Amino acid sequence: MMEEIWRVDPQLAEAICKEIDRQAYKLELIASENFASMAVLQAQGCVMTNKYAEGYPGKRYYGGCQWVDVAEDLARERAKELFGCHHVNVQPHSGTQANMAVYMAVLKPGDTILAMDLAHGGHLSHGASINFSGQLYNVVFYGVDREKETIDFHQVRELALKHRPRLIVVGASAYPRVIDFAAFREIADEVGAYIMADIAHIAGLVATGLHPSPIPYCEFVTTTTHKTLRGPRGGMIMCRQEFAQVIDKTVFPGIQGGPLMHVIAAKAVAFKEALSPDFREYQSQIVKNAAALAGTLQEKGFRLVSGGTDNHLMLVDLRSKGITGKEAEGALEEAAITVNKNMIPFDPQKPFIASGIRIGTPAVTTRGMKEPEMVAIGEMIARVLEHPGDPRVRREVADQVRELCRRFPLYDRLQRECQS
Ligand code: DSN
Repeated sequence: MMEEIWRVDPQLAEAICKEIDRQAYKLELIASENFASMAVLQAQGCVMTNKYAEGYPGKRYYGGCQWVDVAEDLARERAKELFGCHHVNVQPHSGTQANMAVYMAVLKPGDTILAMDLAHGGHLSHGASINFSGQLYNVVFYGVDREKETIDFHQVRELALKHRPRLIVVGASAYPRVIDFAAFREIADEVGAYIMADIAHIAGLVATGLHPSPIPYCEFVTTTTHKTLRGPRGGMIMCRQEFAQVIDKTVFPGIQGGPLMHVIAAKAVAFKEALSPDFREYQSQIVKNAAALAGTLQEKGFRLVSGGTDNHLMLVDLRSKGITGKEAEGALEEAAITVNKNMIPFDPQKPFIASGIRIGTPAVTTRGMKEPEMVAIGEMIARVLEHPGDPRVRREVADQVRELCRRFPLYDRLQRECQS
């Protein structure tokens, strides 16, 4: 895959090879990242990138679409089978564009949305004031309960009754617990609201039955395809049949032009992989790994938001250790462990400093790591964070990480191509 890049653009080839090396020899614990399979990477790098295909299979605005139609039909049919949904649109370029399409399909500017606060685990595209969603719509936020740190359904209901939202947005990018879609449905029905569930983080768990599905409870379900789902970067919308036409029209020509057919091809491959029995095993290991890592950190005296995790991620509150999220992210980076600083609910710090870090297990699980490795990783994280000012500790841990990574190879073939 790499020879031509080396020939045409050695500067870029070097950056790609260094990135392969970084992914292979550092511990990737960012909860929203994963390592796509070689089949997904190859499909994403294929000649379908050359094809314009505005429209949908069988009804395009350009000639020559017969083979990209096959790719899009495969992606759509497999997604429907995977999630058990009525209609799917696989064209959104990203999760944010999937969300944008749903908003534009059912809302007018100024309409009210009720969504989870970004500072409590929500997402930028769920109405943050610095995002289009917060600028076009009147957004009211719910959050988590101060004690239990789980979604405060009493507050959700009160706010829904008071503000009568047209759309309730459910879903999060930093929430470690199961989301009760049925409880949201009851509230939405009381006030006549639609629900959009954004399952970007938990899509792989939902597809394999390890997290309850929102499909029976929500008019719209959006997701990205590259997190737990392990496909190419991209987005997707699932909806009830009655909204199929308006969703398709809003994605194209409403907010997008030509679909990225190479990415849609790679989505088809990823969905095929996700339909295999191995994928369920894999998702179940992600959850077991998160529990093992969370348990180790708790044994080492770290407080986890909500007291633990039910899914692929955990939020570590660092306040009792006297270190901020920003400092922790930096210290771990030097020890070859990649995480992101993250606000914890009711965080006294600003977002760029934050009092916590978010840790997720999808990527390390893809490499084949299991519970014993999670215990080792938890111990390494604890050691670095307990000695944040000690460069010797960071160097020793970085050596341990390299050794661990060697035992769980990643993209071997790509590494060899970089060396030759
Ligand atoms: N940036 C993603 C995450 O880290 O959760 C969400 O878009």
